Amino acid sequence: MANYYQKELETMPRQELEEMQLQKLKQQVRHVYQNVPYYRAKMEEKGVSPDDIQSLSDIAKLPFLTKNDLREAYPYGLLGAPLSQCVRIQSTSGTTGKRVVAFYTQHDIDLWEDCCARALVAAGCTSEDVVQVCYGYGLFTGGAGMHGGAHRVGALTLPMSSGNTERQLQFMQDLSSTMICCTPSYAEYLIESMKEQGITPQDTTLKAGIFGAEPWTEEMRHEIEESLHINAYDIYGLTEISGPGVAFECQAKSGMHICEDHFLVEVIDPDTGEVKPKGEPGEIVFTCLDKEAFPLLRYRTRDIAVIKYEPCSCGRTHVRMSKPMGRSDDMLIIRGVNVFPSQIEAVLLTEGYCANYQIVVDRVNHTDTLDVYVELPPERFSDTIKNLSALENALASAIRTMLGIGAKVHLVAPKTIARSEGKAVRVIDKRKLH
Ligand code: DLL
Repeated sequence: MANYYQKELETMPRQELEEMQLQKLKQQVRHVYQNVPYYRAKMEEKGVSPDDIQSLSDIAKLPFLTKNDLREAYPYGLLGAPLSQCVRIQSTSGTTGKRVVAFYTQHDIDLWEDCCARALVAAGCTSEDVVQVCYGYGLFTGGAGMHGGAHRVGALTLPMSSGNTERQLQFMQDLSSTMICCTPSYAEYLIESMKEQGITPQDTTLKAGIFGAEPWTEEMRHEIEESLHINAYDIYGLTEISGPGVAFECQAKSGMHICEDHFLVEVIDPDTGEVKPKGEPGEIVFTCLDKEAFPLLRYRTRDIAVIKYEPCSCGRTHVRMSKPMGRSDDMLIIRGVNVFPSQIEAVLLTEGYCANYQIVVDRVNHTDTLDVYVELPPERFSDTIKNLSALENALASAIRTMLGIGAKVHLVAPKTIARSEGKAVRVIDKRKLH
């Protein structure tokens, strides 16, 4: 039996939904044009005005926004509401220089939490449930979003935040958690810790988990479901658009329904920017239809996915997106932190290394590892081991300062890192996630 949080909106007939989207789009474009000079300038440059938006496909006339625009307009340049009406910010984790600060009015928080509540209810949550939220709280949207969603459903909410595994497992048992929200890699870590402590699925009352914020595979889903005796659901979102709940899986577990009454989705060719024919994979682009404070139009997510238009057995009419199959930029997500190889390169350059380097990401015991292999400049090659190890530590600490996460640095002899014949292979991601 399908469960809905906002049945009328979630199962709205397509034609009605599209009429509503068009009406909201027209209003939103006008709102942004009038209130966001940064975007208005981009529209003027493209020669488009709010009157040019007469159908949903007219959206293709509007300019795109990218992470670069967010950086350029940082921090207030894309604000669509006076600061006095904003009640919250959230931000992406640990990516100095690339940090996104998103603003919310109370209306924006409400619609975001509604989306999270939809995801929870789709996974079987009711007011009888005990929801253990172990996404990070604070600037990261994971904790705040799922917490707000669980409140809306009326569930007992355990605001655990991430980490402190012993306490997580103790509360899970003592307070009879029935649902858990965390990253899939943290779920795997919890499973491992349970095994070590001799805690079996029968010792818990968990029935479902909602996992997202990073890529994970069907194999991981099976492993988590088998090990915890639960149903595991995927959830997708990004800070720029609101946070978790932009799309979520229903009990069919076959793609994530996009909350299309709030977010209009397009799929484009990442190289040309052209809209792709229906059903083809491409870069996902979102337009916020009714957000006030951070009303991004045509925001390029860099996530590559496919949209399914077929009706779903759950009765929801909103289209479904596949798990992201990769990114059209080189961003890595390591232990939940967005990392660009260029940031590591920048550290190496400032510290006087430039010859050649390689970044190796792996997943060991369910935790991401980051190893940076750096060739020593020939003049330093004869240094003592003590000196070399001090250099490694200094580099590792500079990388930690830049990224907010630890890395293991290995200094290697000049010319030992394989040269590539084509583009340099700067990153080796050994995690089998796509
Ligand atoms: O990760 C929001 C979130 C929190 C989603 C909790 C789900 C659960 P950001 O830190 O801004 O926001 O990172 C957004 O993470 O563009 C994707 O590349 C990736 N991502 C998010 N969810 C998934 C998922 C949050 N289910 C970036 N599968 C996005 C794969 C995901 N990648």
